[in-house]
Amino acid sequence: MSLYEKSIGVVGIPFDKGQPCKGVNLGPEVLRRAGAVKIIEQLGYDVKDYGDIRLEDIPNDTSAYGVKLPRTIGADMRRLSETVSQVVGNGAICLNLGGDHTLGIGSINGHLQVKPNAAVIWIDAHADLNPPLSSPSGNIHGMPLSFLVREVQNYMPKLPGFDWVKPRLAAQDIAFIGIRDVDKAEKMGIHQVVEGALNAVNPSFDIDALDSSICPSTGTPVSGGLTLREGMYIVEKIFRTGNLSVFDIAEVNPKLGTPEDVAITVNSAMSLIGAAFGKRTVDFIRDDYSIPKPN
Ligand code: 6HN
Ligand code: MN
Ligand code: MN
Ligand code: MN
Repeated sequence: MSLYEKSIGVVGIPFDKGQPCKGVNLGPEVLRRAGAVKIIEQLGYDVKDYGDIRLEDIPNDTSAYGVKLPRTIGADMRRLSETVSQVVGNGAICLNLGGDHTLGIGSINGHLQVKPNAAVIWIDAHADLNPPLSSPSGNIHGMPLSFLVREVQNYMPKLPGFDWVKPRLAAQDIAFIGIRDVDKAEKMGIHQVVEGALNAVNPSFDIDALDSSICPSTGTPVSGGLTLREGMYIVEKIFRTGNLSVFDIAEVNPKLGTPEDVAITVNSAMSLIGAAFGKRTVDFIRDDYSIPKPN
């Protein structure tokens, strides 16, 4: 079967409760408007857009262990997990358009429920592995992997709203790429495993893995990151394994920076989405373009 003869389910996660910057909830909207669905349709895939997941607003959702809105966030991630399970269970690749990176909880839990041997490639400036009690910020977008990784469960409190998440992921089945801002507790949990049983791969791409100059519109930018070519190379490599199963793109925030910053960031995200699904060039040149000839 050709690498392009597959189905893709697109899921929007307009979720921003995992961090304090407003605007990251608009990620799915700007990415769709920039052509995220079109770009993969044009590559020949059979694409179904599942729209945005419905988000909860649970009243009196008091914080627990320093985590804000745990029941609400738990319910949102549960819905995402169910949607990802459904898409992957139908034999499709799931493209998740975030939203902040909390979405890793729902995405990976749902994926592993259907494909328990899937490997995760966490492409990020941050490890996002803080258990709630060792988080320096209390922001849950810095914690998603702590819910999923078996080896850190001794440090996990029972958070209300999260009893459905199962720590299905072994530390050795995660590869970290782009990491350069790591907190104390996270250092103890990082394992650098790039080769694994690549029967199903879940790259979770936080746009801030890229150098901040090419993703200025994101909440926690860090300099010294990946170039766009490096980021694309990583996802192109994954594409060529033929085992791409779920792809997350997270933390594009169109409310941060100037309109030009937003355009740069969205362009970077679009290049990564295209590359992850086998598009060969970074081209945003119109198809009807022809080189002007001198008279
Ligand atoms: N992200 N390690 C810091 C924290 O607050 O736990 C930053 C986390 C950033 C999370 O970029 O998805
Ligand atoms: Mn990050
Ligand atoms: Mn940090
Ligand atoms: Mn992240």
